[in-house]
Amino acid sequence: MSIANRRRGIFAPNLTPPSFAATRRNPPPHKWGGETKKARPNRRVFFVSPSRLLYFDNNSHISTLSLKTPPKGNIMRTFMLATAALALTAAPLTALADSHSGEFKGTGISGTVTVIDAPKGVVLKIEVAGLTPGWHGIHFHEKGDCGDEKFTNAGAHVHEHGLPKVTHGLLNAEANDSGDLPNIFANTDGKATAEIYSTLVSVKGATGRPALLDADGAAVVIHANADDHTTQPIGGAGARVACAVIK
Ligand SMILES: [Cu+2]
Repeated sequence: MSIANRRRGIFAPNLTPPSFAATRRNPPPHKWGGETKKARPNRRVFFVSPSRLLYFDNNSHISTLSLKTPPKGNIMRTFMLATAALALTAAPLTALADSHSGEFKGTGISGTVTVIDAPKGVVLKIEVAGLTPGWHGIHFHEKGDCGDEKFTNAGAHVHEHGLPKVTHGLLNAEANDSGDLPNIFANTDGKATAEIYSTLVSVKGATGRPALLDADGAAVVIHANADDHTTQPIGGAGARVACAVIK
């Protein structure tokens, strides 16, 4: 529209017919009252198919945009395949982690322990029933053998081979007992559920930490009393009441 016509109130648009050949990179020119404007490439989409997209551009032209690689099959099939791929990618991490479980043995005792390898240590998941209520010491013991009544076959605590002296107790400055762990607490019903993280051992020897699954394996032992994390050799934790071989 010319400026002169606009002043006279004359509205005489001269729209070009809708173009079906327009592309995103080459939008149609818009002619209006002798003036030519380049249509802006943005648009209002009003229909989408798997291979073609139709839209009104800013000047009310109908334009099309072809997708270079249209998905095969129908939209629902494509959507379901994409959803399935996403579900596979989002699988729980614990399903991929190196984990090892064992069943607790002991008089009136039941339950499991699971040891999961972590980049800088191990995570323990403990579910046990049949303990006396209160705090109990729990340690990694050096042999995977819970075959005798008092669980002495499980040996001493896991520690680095060749140590001249093993000092027990997480609260001791010179502590080097890799089997040390925080205590667990049994409720009045005798059940204890805990998750514990230790950076002192590994499952198979990663980064030089003592391996639980070495030639003679390892066991998780629960004691009758709490570990005070200070006194030798086991922090006053007393008798071994539960034992699980890590497999
Ligand atoms: Cu112990």
